[in-house]
Amino acid sequence: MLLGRLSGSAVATRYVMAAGIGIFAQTLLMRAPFRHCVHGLVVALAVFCALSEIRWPGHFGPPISGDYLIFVIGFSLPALYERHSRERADRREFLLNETNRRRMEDTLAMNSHLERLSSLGLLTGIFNRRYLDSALVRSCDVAKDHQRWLGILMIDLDYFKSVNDTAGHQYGDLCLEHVAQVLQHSVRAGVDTVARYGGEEFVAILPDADEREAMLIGERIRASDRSGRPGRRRWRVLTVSAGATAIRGETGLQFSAEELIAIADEALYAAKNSGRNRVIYLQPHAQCHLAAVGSG
Ligand code: GH3
Ligand code: MG
Ligand code: MG
Repeated sequence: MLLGRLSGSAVATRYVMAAGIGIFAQTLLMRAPFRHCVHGLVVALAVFCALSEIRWPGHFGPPISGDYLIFVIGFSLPALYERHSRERADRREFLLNETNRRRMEDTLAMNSHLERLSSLGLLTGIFNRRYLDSALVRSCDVAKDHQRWLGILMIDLDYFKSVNDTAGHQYGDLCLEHVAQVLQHSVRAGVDTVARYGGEEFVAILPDADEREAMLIGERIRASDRSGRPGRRRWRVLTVSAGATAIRGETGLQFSAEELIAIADEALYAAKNSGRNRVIYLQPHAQCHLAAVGSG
C-alpha cells in the first residue's frame, strides 16, 4: 500500500490492489484464530484507509477511490466467514474427540475396576483362582525371559475340617478370612502375590525368591498364623503347613506354572505327612531333595 502510494509508476495501482489481496490472504490462508483475523482485518483496513487519506508531499501514487475499499472488504468478508466456519468445525471436532476420550477413560477405569472385582474372592478379599492362574503364567514368563528366580508357596490349613465340625462353617469362614489377611501381611508388600487356590488352600507367588527366601517367607507365614482370634471368639490354635519350591529361569530351561504348583503341592504333602505345622522345600528337577523343615 505504501509502495503504491509513493510510487510514480504507471502500475502503482497493482501495489495498492496487492495490499488488499494481502489482507484477504491473512484472513483466509493463515491458520490464525478467528478472533485474531478480525483484529488483523480491522487494523489492516484502518491502515489501508489512513494511507489512502494521507496526502504525501510530492507523492505520485494513484488516487485511492472507494472502489479499492469495497474491493478489499468484498474479498475479506467471505474469507473471514470461511475462517469462522472452519474454526467452528475444528472446535466441534475437538469437543467430540474430548468427549470420546473421556468416555474411553471412564470405560477403561470401569473395566479395570470390574477386572479387579472379578479377581478377588468374595469371602477372603484376596485374589481368586482365576487371577492366580494368569499371575502364575506371567511370573513364569518373567523368570524365564529375564533369568530370574521365582518362588512358589502352597499353603494349607491344618485340620481345618475339624474347625468346621466343632465351631460351625460360619466360624470356619471367619477363620479363612482372617488367615487370608494374615497371609497377605506376611509376604513382601508390593512384591509377592497371595491368592486362594481353593477351599482352605492358598498359593503365594514370590518373584526373585530363591530357596532361602522362599523358606524364610514360608516360615514367617507359618509362625504368624498362630495369632489372631476371628470373631473375637476363643479358638484352637490354627496352624498351617506349606510346601515351597523355587526355580531360576535359564536359557533353554523349560518349566510351566502347572509343574511348579505340582512340586509345591508335593512339598505340601510331605509337610502334612511329617506332622503338619511346618514348611518343606522341594527342589524342582530333583524332586526328592527336602531341604528344610520348620518347627512343629
Ligand atoms: P489337613 O490338615 O490334612 O489339611 O486336614 P483338613 O481337615 O484341613 O483337610 P480336609 O481336606 O480334610 O478338609 C478341608 C476342609 O476345608 C473341608 C471343608 O469343609 C473346609 N473348607 C473348604 N472351603 C471352605 C470354605 O470356604 N469355608 C469353610 N468354612 N470351610 C471350607
Ligand atoms: Mg487342610
Ligand atoms: Mg486342603
